[in-house]
Amino acid sequence: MITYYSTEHQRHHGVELKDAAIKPSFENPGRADTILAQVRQAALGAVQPGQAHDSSLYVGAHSERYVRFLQQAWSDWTATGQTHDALPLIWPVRDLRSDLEPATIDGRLGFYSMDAGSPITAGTWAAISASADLALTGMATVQAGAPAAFALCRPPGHHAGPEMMGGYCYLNNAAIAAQQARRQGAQRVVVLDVDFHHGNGTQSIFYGRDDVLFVSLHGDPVHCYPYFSGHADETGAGAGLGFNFNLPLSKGTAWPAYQAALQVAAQRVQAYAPDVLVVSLGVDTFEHDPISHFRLASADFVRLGESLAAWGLPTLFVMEGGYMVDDIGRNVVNVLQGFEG
Ligand code: SP5
Ligand code: ZN
Repeated sequence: MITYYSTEHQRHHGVELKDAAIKPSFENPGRADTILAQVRQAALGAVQPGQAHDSSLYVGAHSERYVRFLQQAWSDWTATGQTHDALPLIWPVRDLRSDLEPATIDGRLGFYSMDAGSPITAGTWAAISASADLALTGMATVQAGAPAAFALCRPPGHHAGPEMMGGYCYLNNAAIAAQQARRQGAQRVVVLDVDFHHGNGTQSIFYGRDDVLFVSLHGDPVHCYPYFSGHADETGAGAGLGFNFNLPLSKGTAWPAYQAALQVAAQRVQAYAPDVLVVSLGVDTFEHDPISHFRLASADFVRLGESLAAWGLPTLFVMEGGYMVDDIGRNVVNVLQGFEG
C-alpha cells in the first residue's frame, strides 16, 4: 500500500495545558516520524509526497471563512505584538453570543475553537494544509483504482468541524477526502472512525447529509473526551437522519467487545453499500496510550485491519490520534498489514 507523507508536519509543534502548566503537546512531530520509520521498516510500500491542492478544496467540509481564519491566524496574532503560540481563552458557550464573528484575533480564536488543545503556531498553516493535501492525494489514488492508500496525516483532523478547531485538529483531513470523493463521482461514502475519541468534527460536518455515512467506535462521552458529543442517540438530522451511527464503548474496552461493535458497524456499512471507505485511523485505543482508556493490544490491530479488509471496499486510511509514541508505528503498520493480508 502506498503511504503519503510530507515533512511539512514538523513545522507544527504546539503546546497544551497540562497539570496547570503549558507543556509540549502529546500531539508532537515524533508521532509521524515513528510511524514513517515503521512503514519503511515493514516495507509496506512506496512512500510519496502529497500533491499541493488549492485550499478551496477544503471548503465543503469547512466554511470558507473558517479556512481563511486558519490561513491568517498566525499573522493576525503576531500583528498584535505577540510572539508565543496563540491559544484561545474564551468560548461562546450557552448563554453567550455565538452568532457574531469577532473582529479581533483574541475573540476569533475562541469563536473558531472548542478547546485550548489546538495552538496556532508559525508553522501551523503549512503543516495542516500539507496534511489535508495528503488525504486528498490518497483519495485520488483510491479513486483511480488502488485498493487502498495511507495518508500519514499530522496534525490529525477528526475533532475539527465546519468552523471549529480543537483536540489537536484544525482541518478535518478525513472529511475533506470524503467530500472530494463525492465531487469526483462517488455516490455514497462511509467515514469509519476508530480513534479512541469521538470524531465530533466529522459527525458535525456530515450530520445533515445522507451521502456520507459517519460511523464511530469510541470511548463513551459520559466519561471520555470530547464529553459533549458521541452519544448513541446522535443519529443525524433532516436528510441525514439515520446516517450517523455512534457506538460508544465503556472505559476498559478490550478486543472482544471492540470486535463485536465492529461487526455491528459492518452491518450498517454493508446495508449502505458505499463506493468508498475512509478510515479515521487513531491508534489511541492501544492499552498503553497515555490519554485514552481502551485496552487493545498490538496484535489486535492486525485483526482490526483484517476485519476492515473483509468489508471489500476501496479504502483510504487517514491518520488520526495515538500518543504512545514508541508503539504507534507498529500499531499503525499492524492495521495496514492486516488489511493487506
Ligand atoms: C486526535 C485526538 O486523538 N485528539 C485527542 C484530544 C484529546 N485532548 C484531551 C486530552 C486530555 C488529556 N488528559 C491527560 C491526562 C494525562 N494524565
Ligand atoms: Zn484520539
